[in-house]
Amino acid sequence: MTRTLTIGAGQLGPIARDEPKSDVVERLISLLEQAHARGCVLVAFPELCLTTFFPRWYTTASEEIDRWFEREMPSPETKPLFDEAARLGIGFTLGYGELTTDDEGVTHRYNTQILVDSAGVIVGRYRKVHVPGHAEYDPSRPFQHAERHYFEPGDRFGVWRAFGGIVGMATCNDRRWPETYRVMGLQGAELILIGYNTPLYYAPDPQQNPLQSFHNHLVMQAGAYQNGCYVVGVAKGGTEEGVESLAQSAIIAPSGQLIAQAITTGDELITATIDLDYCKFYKETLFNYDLYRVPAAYRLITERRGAGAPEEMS
Ligand code: ING
Repeated sequence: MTRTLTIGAGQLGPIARDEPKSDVVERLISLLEQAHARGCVLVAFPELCLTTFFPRWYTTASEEIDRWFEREMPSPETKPLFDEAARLGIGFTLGYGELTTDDEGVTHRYNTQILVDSAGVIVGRYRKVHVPGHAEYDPSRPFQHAERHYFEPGDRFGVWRAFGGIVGMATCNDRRWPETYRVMGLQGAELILIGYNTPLYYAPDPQQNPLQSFHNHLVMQAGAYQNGCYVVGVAKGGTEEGVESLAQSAIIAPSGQLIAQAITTGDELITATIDLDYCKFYKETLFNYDLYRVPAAYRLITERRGAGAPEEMS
């Protein structure tokens, strides 16, 4: 028995600061239509894919900030995307800034990604857990990466039964942390969809700049292999408002092999026909969690946030 499906990664090139969300939605719809022509049932779009990557600037002006966020989803600008996706029978993930008010009337802002099924219904929502960068203005940087100013962190990694399998989501910096994949793997994840915006210049340690592409594929290939699942990484790349950002979108098999990868830094659809049953070749052998894992030995992973003193070795 095989559970094959054709999936796509809809990579975006730069989005200008003043580019209307409706124009970006037209770009997303164009990628959806290409995906339909190639038989896709699911397309992953990047992190914060309705606007330019606004955390590169620091502002406290709430009306300036709110323009980057969506209070409802689908929003008026994104409804055409939902409608066209449903008409074509294609599901998708979409990264955007979520602005929401809780029961006490407190406003919260998250770096959010949703999973939409082939009927245009939102079946899953994920709020980025690992929020990188900084919370205060940092004058030492050539550009800001103030995600910790704009977003609160999410507190869980979910998976959803969709597209004939178990689908998980993560966002950008999450892909660098092994816990991300393992928590979803422990829920049976067979396909993990990850949008990202990654500047090539890393201010805290520019030595890493030439390694950005290597690190990007390294962590996603490792996450896929060590958890026997497919991983899709989809970029908003190219030079956006003067900041060079990594593209290199990729579709990765449970073996860790690259199945497809983008070759441009612009809007580009990459696709692959995958078999979700292939996951078992890793989940039921090398990475048979239930047989080989020793949770008691991993206690420190949940007890400690930062590194601490060595435990007394008995
Ligand atoms: N971006 C980055 C990421 O983890 C970053 C943070 C920037 C890492 C530059 C390395 C270099 O890919 C987001 N949006 O998490």
